[in-house]
Amino acid sequence: MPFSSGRPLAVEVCRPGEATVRLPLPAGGAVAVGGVELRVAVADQRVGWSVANPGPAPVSLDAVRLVVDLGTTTGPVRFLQHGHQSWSPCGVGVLGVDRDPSTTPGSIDLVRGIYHADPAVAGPGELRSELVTVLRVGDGHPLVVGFEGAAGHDGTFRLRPAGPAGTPELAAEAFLGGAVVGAGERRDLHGVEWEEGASAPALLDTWAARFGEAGRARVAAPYLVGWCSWYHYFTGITEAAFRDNLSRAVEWPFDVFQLDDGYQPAVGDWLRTNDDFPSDLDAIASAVAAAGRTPGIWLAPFVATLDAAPVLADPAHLARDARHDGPNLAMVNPAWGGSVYGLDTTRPETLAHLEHVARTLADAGFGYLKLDFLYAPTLPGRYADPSRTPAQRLRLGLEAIRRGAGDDTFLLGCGCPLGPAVGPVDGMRIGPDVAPSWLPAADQFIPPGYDAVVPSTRNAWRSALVRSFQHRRLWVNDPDCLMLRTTDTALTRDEARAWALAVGMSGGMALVSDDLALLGADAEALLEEVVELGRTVDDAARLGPAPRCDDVLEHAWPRRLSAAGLTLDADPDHPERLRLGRS
Ligand code: 9PG
Repeated sequence: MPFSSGRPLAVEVCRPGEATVRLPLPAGGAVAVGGVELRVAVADQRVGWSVANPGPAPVSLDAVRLVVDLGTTTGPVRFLQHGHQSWSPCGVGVLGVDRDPSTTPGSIDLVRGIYHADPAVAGPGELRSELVTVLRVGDGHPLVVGFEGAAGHDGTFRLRPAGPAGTPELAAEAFLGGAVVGAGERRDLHGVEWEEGASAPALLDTWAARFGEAGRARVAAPYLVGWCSWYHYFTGITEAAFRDNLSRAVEWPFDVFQLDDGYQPAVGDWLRTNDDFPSDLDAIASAVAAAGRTPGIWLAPFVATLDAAPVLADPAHLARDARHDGPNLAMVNPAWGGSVYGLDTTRPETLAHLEHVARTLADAGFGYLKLDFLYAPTLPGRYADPSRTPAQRLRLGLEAIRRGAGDDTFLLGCGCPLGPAVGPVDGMRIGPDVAPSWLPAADQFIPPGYDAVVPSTRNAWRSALVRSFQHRRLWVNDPDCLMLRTTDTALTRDEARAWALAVGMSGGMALVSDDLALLGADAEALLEEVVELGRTVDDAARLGPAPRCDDVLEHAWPRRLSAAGLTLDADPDHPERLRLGRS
């Protein structure tokens, strides 16, 4: 295996608007390239590196890379494509067969920016994985390659069909997103480590355990059962419906009772309610607390509409678009009536605002904050402090929220770039949205190339299996809500049950998201089964191995999840054939 020799072959430097510069890496490990200086130190199973600007003027850097030649390969090169943020696609790809979604004709700039660290289109035939990957050549042993941190910058692996030598190569990229490195400044980059072994999921578990420890991951939250208003009510939630469910919740084993999107007068205006909520947020939190549950609330702290109160009060909260100096577009969402824009998390006043929002919600009694659309400050744009990388912009925002929310509030990341969030968050959505249908709804808009990200329970299934190794290593996994109802849904009972058991076998959070008035004894029994399974797997993950997706490198749509001496076997094309048994 090329990595056993441990020598990167070349380095590459990408600067905005310029062609990538590539040079061989000299034996001493220091090289002046593209106006910067790279130092590379190869040790046993890891590379440490740093980048410096030796010149008299600041330089803007998009990315620096270490490139390894894989040599002549026999048999297919299989590569885990681990997605950038909660909703990004995840699954094995085969070099020369599969394609990066960004290369699909008509792929949209904003969509690429939302789902990848680097919004640019991937190279021809190139496959990408963010943060970590597993590679297997032919029937050789799997090799995990992963970054050691992500707070300072994102890390992307690029597997290319043929480098200058005509053989495949793997690049490890520190993505700096145009950050300005000052004259004379040196920045340490996150190291890259690798390990070969017999089992891909075991290698991923070991990598995640090390990454989580180094990044002080918050992994101690209790097993969590809850209710969330989104997947039945969507933005149509009203206070009456919320309270009706709360009154029915007496019968249910919920720790958390969470209000989702739809209570706010405008996206960005998180401390007030709209006309469908006659009470204020203090009263809502008090009602939930009086029912003996932890009050939870959703917010998308880093986005806002132009008419949101905090933006009207201080328009400089919004990052600017570098091309036309308007506000920086972060999402076009019909449910919100259109466009929302990203906040500038490099600006002290904006961080103070975020801290204030989190503190106010925590003081109102919300012990659980679902923080959504967190990718926004990682989008390209003009920010007050141009020295920050996209990962640092996200991190600054998350840390402000943690300061405001305090140590005891459970923070759930969603739509969140994964690496930089290790440390500030307690829980993480690790897949795309479920839906009351197994496949995407027929009228669903699918951005060209990105069918794997749109709401569908089958899409959520894939990421729940592929990312199962992150549970209790990087955070507590949130595979997304159960879909228990059998009316008002396009899911068959088999599909709902297959998804429910996958959630249980993941050991992750078990959230119900139905109108409780629609649920009967069957649904209660299924939840009970999920929770019992979930607690068993979660306990096992705390003490021993994380849940394992045994066929993570075999199938684009994995079928097997093993944990705590149990195995769930289900072909996502035939959820009715599901089997759960002792492994
Ligand atoms: C609330 C929802 C729920 C859900 C989240 C997130 O691309 N989009 O327009 C888009 C809309 C909604 C969405 C993801 C993407 O879902 O995952 O649980 O909280 O927001 O709006």
